Amino acid sequence: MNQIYAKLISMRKPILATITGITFVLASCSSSSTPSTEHEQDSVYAPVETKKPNSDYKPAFTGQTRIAGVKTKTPYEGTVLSGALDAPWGITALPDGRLLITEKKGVLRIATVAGQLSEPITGLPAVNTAGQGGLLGIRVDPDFSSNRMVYWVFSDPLPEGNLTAVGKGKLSADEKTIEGATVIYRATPAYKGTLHYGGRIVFDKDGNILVSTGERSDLETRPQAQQLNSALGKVLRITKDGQPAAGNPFAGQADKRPEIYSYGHRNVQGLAFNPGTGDLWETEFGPRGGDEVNRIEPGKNYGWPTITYGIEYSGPKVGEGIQQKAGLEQPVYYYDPVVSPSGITFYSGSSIPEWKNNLFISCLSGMHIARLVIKDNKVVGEERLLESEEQRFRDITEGKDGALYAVTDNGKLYRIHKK
Ligand SMILES: [Ca+2]
Repeated sequence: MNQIYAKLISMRKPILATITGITFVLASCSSSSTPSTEHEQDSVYAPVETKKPNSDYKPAFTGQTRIAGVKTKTPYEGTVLSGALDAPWGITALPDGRLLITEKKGVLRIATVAGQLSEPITGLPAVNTAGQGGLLGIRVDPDFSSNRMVYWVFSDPLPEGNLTAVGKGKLSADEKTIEGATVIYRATPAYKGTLHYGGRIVFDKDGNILVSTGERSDLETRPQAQQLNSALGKVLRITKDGQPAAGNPFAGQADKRPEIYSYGHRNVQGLAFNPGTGDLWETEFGPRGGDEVNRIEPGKNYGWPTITYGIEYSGPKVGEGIQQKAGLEQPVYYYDPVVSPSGITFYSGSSIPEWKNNLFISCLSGMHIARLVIKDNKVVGEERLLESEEQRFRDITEGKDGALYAVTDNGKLYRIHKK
């Protein structure tokens, strides 16, 4: 099997063009006609990426980039439910199946699965909307059905600068306002810049909050991704009250933030738990040619800006121009050229069986939704969904109905479902 992948990967572009569309059935395939959820029974195609990479950097292991392509066999389609959103940024499902959606400008709305949008929900604190800032990631309390609590990430405008912050409040019974909105956490230090806020939020099985930040983009703040006395360039783990969660890796250590869960990140805009393994995964924007998919383990250093597969957008190498170093984690997968991974979700439904526990990435510059098939914590297949829609996909989430829901920068809400 690996030989087939390696052969496909090593083929150069003109040859790839001639084999695109030809099905390579793996030797391990069973002859059974029963539909299977196992990736081994997927057909294998040429890698979906055919553009020239930005550098000649070599991956640390086979399959770390440009893995073999796969294609969903179950008929599916993406249906536009609404085109009336204004720069939506975050989407999550309510227990009843409706969707809670943030808009970058600071507006929160509920959408029905038919695409009907509510009026803006009032009561949220002001956000700084300049640059990449605004009202960002959104999740509801695991106990929302009984406590109606909502949690959101936003760029907080403070006198000393902007920062990534987490707010919470109660959705009123009439769904028109957030009651008692408070800011429970601020990822200090503030900085007078408007880029790389991170901004995703998920709950873990213990009811704690994982929140992602960025290193604020500038050379001046970039080193803080490696500094454990700063909340920039991190995945953080906090309680519903914004306190460091119990059991965090740097608790009790001098000059280290007890809320830090992992570090060495550039700009993390994808966070999700793998329902098959319970592991936390993230995606982050890298420099030119260095977008990453990582499996997050507590206390580990994910390398930015010491190691990266990308180069500066202005052209030169980043730092010493190294991609691997002892003690620094390798990405599970990377993208060169970049796809701009802005949101992720795993699929746990059953209506499209071959999607079970696959990772779906909403891509901005890539203008598609990437489907990654994962086995033993490695990416073993990749597919691009909804490429023909030519949308900048900003976020994606799993609905309560076995469908995926995604939002795009120009205001569309998609339902991606079995035909
Ligand atoms: Ca990294």
